[in-house]
Amino acid sequence: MADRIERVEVLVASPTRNYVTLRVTTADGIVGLGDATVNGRELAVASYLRDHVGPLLIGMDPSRIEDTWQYLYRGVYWRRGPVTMAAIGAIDMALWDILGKRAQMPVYQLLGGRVRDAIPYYSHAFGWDIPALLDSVREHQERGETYIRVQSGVPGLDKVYGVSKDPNYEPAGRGARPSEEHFDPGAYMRHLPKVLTAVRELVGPDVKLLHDAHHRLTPIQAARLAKSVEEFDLFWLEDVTPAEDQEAFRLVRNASTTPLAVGEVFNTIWDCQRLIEERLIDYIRTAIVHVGGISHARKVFALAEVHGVKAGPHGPSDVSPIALAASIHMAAATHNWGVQEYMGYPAQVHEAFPHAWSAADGMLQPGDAPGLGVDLDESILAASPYVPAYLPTARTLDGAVLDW
Ligand code: EZ4
Ligand code: CO
Repeated sequence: MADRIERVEVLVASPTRNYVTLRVTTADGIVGLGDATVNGRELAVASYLRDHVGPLLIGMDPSRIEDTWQYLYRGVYWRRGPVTMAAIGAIDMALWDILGKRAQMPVYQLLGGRVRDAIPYYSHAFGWDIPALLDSVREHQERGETYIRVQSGVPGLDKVYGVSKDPNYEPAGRGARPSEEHFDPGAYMRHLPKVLTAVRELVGPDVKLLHDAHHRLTPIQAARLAKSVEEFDLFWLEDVTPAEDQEAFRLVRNASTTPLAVGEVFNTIWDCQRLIEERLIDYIRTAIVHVGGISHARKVFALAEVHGVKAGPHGPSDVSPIALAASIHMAAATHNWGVQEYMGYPAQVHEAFPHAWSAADGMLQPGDAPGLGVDLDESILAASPYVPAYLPTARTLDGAVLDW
């Protein structure tokens, strides 16, 4: 007889930062885990799962992964959006985890097996000024990393995306309200080529450099920036303008050959359909958790494959080690993979979510544990209750809200 879902639990905890974790237990005693974290909107996803979706899953056959996805997406009428899609994503991940544990196989095997020996990752170098950034880049090189994201302070601005006073950069700040920061796109655009000149001079031609503009520019500013940094041969320029306006990317595309990456805030294939089909980007950044799990991410990456676009999923500290595992398993089995973002985690996060995946010498490995290969240390989670925390908001110098 087919197994049945018997228990669905949602654990919200803050081992250094907030995570929402879904635990699905079957009648046969198999436990599947999923990540449902949406940075700054954690409790909304927790309620979506606890109050609305969890009870529907009881009694279902956990091996009907695609049918469950369709039931939760089409069946409920209300669709898309980060809260809905992270909730579906967590369930989808947990069901793949259960399938792997039942089959005694790692998820990457269920997805078709390895297409590469190791998965390159990029991590974040940053500094308030150019010398500090160069020191940070050297540290990443000493760890054997060959893909490095570089972010720097901008003269005249006291807060800038991607740069922190703390060695562990964490964009969400604890507190009841988001902090505010001011940004000057002109100063940033004038400064970035100087930063990249110094970094390229330090690392030489082989190191892959990435940079995240974090949605701060208008389409024409984005086009100008992409053109002005062309000579530095970036591996990718990320989120150069907000991509709800997919057509805006044509302007950027026509202006330069700088490779473009976008999509960490997207939730479905329909958010990036034009970008991919019309080849307006080079890398699609949808995180497995925020795009409805492994089942839907596969479709995004398959559409990308036929249009010469590669996957380069989001992997900040707010994507938990469970969703990162899902990304690593997909990377092992997906041909059109560019690079995985891996920001790393504080020690407490590794301890709260013991995992079979590993990171060393700039490469990730999924490990050979069945399923996704991630566990929970409930005592650590229980000792770290939820704390309100929000991403900052940004304004231009005249005080108008700017995309953060
Ligand atoms: O702002 O993870 O590429 N990485 C990023 C991140 C995101 C946060 C949002 O939750 O852009 O720093
Ligand atoms: Co980003």
